[in-house]
Amino acid sequence: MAEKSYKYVIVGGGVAAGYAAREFVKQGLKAGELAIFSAEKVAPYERPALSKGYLAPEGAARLPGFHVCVGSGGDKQPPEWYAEKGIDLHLNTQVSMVDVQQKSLTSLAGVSYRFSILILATGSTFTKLSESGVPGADARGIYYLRVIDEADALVAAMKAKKDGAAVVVGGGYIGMELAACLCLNGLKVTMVYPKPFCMPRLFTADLASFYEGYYEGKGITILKGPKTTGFEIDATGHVKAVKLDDGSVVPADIVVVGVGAKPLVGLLHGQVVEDKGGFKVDGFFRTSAPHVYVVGDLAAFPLKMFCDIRRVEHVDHARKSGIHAVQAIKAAEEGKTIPEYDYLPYFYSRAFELSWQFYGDNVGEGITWGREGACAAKSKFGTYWVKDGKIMGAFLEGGTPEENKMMANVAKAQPCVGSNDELCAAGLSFAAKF
Ligand code: FAD
Ligand code: NAD
Ligand code: ISD
Repeated sequence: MAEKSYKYVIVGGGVAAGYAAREFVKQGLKAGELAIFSAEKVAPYERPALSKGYLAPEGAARLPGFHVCVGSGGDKQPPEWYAEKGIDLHLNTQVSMVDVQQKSLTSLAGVSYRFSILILATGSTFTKLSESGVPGADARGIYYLRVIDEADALVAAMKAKKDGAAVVVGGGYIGMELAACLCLNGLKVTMVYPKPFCMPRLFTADLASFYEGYYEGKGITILKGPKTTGFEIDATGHVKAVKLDDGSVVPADIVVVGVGAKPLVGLLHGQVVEDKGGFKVDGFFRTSAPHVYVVGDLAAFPLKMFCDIRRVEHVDHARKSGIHAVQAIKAAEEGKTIPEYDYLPYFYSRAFELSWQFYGDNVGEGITWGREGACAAKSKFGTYWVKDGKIMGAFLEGGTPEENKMMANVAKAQPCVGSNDELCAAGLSFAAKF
C-alpha cells in the first residue's frame, strides 16, 4: 500500500502541538493537509492542570474540560474538533523514526507516512532516579508525572493510601506542586531535596524561605540537604521507605519523584543541529533543515531581549512557539515573512492558596520587597532581579491580573533603578510606572 502523505505533520500531541493546530486552522487549512501523531491516548490538553486541578481532592479537573486552548482563554479542542477541521489526529501512535532527508516517519507499529513540512513537538520526559543507579528506584509505589496516565495512577494511589505517608523527592516545580496536592489529599508529606532551598533554578534563598515556611505551616516536613540513596521495598515489591545519605530512613506509602526533565531529542538526533540539550532553531523555529521546525520544550531559540540562545520548559512558550512556527510556515508559503520571535519569558505556579508569576530573567541581585510580615493570610510580596543597574526579572506572589501585568511590563522595559533600598521601599509601585 502506498504511504500516506501529508503537507504538514506535527509529531507530539501536547501543548505546542495543540496551539499549532489551532493556528493552522486560523491561517487556512484544507482537509487532509495536517496530521498530528501523539503517543498519548487523548487529544492535546493543558499539561499544567495535571499537577494542580487534576489532583484536587474534590471537584477535580477532568477531560474534556482542559483540552487546549482553554488555558489561555481560548476554545476547547476535543477530538471532534480535529475531525471537523479535517486534521488526522493519530492518538496512541508513538513515532519511532523520522528521516529528515526522505521526509518520512514511521510509527512504532511499523506504518510509514510522508510529509513536506515537519514540526517536532515531543517535549520532555522526566529524569528517573534509576538512571543514576539509585537502588530500588523502580519499585511499585514510586511515581513520576508527565502525562495523563501517570496522573491517573497517582489519583488511584492517593485514594488507596489515604491518610498514609508520602515522600516527595525533589524541590523544584513538580516537588512543590505535588507536595501541596498530596497534602490536600490528606497524606502526611515529607519533602526531601539535596539543595539548601527549594526551587533553586528560580528562587533566591529569601523567596524560598517564605514557601518553605508556608509548607511547614501546612504540616509538611522538609528535609534539605540529604541525597536519596535508595528505597526499602516490602515483600510484594512495593516501596516502604526512602533511604537518605545522612543515614535516615523515611517511611513512605507513596513516593513522588520530580528531579528534572529531559528533552525528547531522539527522533531528530544527528539529523539537525543541536544546542542546549534541544535543537537549534532560528527566530521562526526552523532548524538547520529548512522543512523541519521544532517548538516547545525542545527548541533552543534566540531569546532576542537577552541576546542569548535558550530553551524554555514552560507552557506559555510552548503555546507561543507553536503559534509562531505556523505563522512563519504560512507566511513563507506566500513569499512573506513575519517578525522574529521576541519572547518575554513567563513562568508561573500555583499551590494551596498561593500563586506566583515571574517574567524576564533571574540574573543579578534579587531584591525582595514586602516579605516582612508576609504570611499565609497576607502573602503579597515580590522580587526584582537587578543587573548592571537595570531590572532583569520581576516576581510577584499573590498579584491581581493588573499587578501581574505590571510585572510583565517592568521586566520587558528593563528600566534603570536608583538604589536597591529605594527599589525595595517602592515595591509594587515601582512597576506601576511601566
Ligand atoms: P508536551 O506538552 O510535553 O507534549 C509532548 C507530547 O509529545 C506528549 O503528548 C508526548 O506523549 C508526545 N510524544 C513524545 N514523544 C513522542 C513520539 N515519539 N511520538 C509521538 N508522540 C510523542 N509550565 C508552566 O509554565 N506552568 C505550569 O504550571 C506548568 N505545569 C506543569 C505541570 C506538569 C505536570 C508538567 C509535566 C509540566 C508543567 N509545565 C508547566 C511545563 C509545560 O507543561 C511544558 O513546558 C509544556 O507542556 C511543553 O510543551 P510541548 O508541547 O513542548 O511538550
Ligand atoms: P526542576 O528542575 O524544576 O526541579 C528538580 C528538583 O530536583 C530540584 O529541586 C533539584 O535540586 C532536585 N534534584 C535533582 N536531582 C535530584 C536527586 N538526585 N535527588 C533529589 N532531588 C534532586 O524539575 P521538575 O520539578 O522535575 O519539573 C520537570 C519539568 O516539568 C520541568 O521542565 C519543569 O519546568 C516542568 N514543570 C513546570 C511547572 C511550572 O512551570 N509551574 C510545573 C510542573 C512541572
Ligand atoms: O493550571 C492550569 C493551567 O495553567 C492551565 O492552562 O490548568 C490549566 C487549565 O486552566 C485547566 O482548565
